Amino acid sequence: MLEEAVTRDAASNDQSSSHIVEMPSASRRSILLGGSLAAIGVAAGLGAPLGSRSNGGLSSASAQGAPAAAPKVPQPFDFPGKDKGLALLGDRPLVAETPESLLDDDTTPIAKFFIRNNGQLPEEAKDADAWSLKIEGEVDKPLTLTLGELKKRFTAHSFRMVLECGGNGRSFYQPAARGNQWTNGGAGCAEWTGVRLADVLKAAGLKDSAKFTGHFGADPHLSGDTTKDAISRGMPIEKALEPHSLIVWAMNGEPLPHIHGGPLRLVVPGWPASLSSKWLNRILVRATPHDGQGMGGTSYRVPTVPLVPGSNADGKINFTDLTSMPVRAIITAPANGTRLPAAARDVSLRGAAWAGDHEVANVEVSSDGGQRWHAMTLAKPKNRYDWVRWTGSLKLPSEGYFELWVKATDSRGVAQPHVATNWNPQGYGSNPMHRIAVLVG
Ligand SMILES: Nc1nc2c(c(=O)[nH]1)N[C@H]1C(S)=C(S)[C@@H](COP(=O)(O)O)O[C@H]1N2
Ligand SMILES: [Mo]
Repeated sequence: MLEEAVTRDAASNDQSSSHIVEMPSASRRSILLGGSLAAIGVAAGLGAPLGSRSNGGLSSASAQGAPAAAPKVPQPFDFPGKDKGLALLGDRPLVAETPESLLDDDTTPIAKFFIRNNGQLPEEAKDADAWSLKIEGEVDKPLTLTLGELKKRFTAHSFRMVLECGGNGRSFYQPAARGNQWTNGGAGCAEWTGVRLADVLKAAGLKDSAKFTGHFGADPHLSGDTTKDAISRGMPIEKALEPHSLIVWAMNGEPLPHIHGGPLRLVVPGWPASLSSKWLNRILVRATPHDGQGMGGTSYRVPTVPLVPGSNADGKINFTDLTSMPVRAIITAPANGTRLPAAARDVSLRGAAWAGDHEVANVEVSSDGGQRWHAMTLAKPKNRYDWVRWTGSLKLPSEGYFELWVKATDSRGVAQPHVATNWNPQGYGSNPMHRIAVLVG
């Protein structure tokens, strides 16, 4: 029943993204740069870098025979306070990603931060400090706290941390997995201010039976059915008690914007952002795993035994909740489709890398499809779960067309694959190397 509901939601997402015919996933994938200088010329000429929406289509290897279609210019994204360069993936619910080249700031500005809603937007709170949050379930003293009380009673902390949708990278799966077709832009890194979830749970007094959380937000279900939640996910209590799991009211020093869950949300770094409940109004502490909307079945879950890509597990293969997000690096400058002067040989590169619960050990780039790799310089992250900004340069041997690849390796020695691996029906955990095309001359 629950699984059906989740499946229906995913299907309706697909429909809504097909309203936005500007960039249906098929044509996004088929914007071939491999061998097509016309495409890159168009990109440079139009000033609309293909990079934002065509990451998977840069080489024949990933395009897998898709016919070359004329590149379309994405519609400017139109939402108050948001950068027009975001790419709309769905309008009902509203979902938009950030092209890699817009993730070039050390701290992602609110204007450029991706948006992912599963339901409708709730009504905007008139008095933020009066917003109330309940802590219930396996606790000694259930609590109801207003945001004003949270600020007064608990110590505030600020950390710069990556928030990343569990489906980030989904569009790189072949065959296509169900859901929003994210490239690499279902992620951003903001400075979040709030109190430790652990401090609030401890104030409520965790019983010995407190093993899991369930999170609830105020947003209505897409259908308007008031008996259903738009999304309601939960996690093991150990993750909730980590010092970086926060109940947050400010983003980049500003009151948390409504579109990002204001006045109050969770930020649970390293794990799928679906745990980071927006418009947070209730946390249920549980003895057993949470069973809310978006739990169970194939939602936010990956197979424990690899599936034949495109096949249906038929309930025969077990799925397990996606926990830590995989390692990923992006090139944020230059943008895909950049044309460089004929004399240019040294290309300066910039980007970001992150690795879920793990650390980024190194970032390398290649201009020859991965035959030779060159190490980039990593900046020191501000705190755990911050992304790593990286810089460096690459020497190109001549004029011409080059694809620049980036690969990050995490602290366990696990690197990004060349293609999206571990295919699963809803497309979680896809992290193939990012690459851009540049034309010298
Ligand atoms: N209440 C509520 N919280 C939510 C969601 C939602 O639809 N409703 N979406 C989740 C998902 S799937 C993601 S990826 C992040 C997106 O956060 P953002 O829109 O601030 O970028 O919020 C999470 N929290
Ligand atoms: Mo998400």
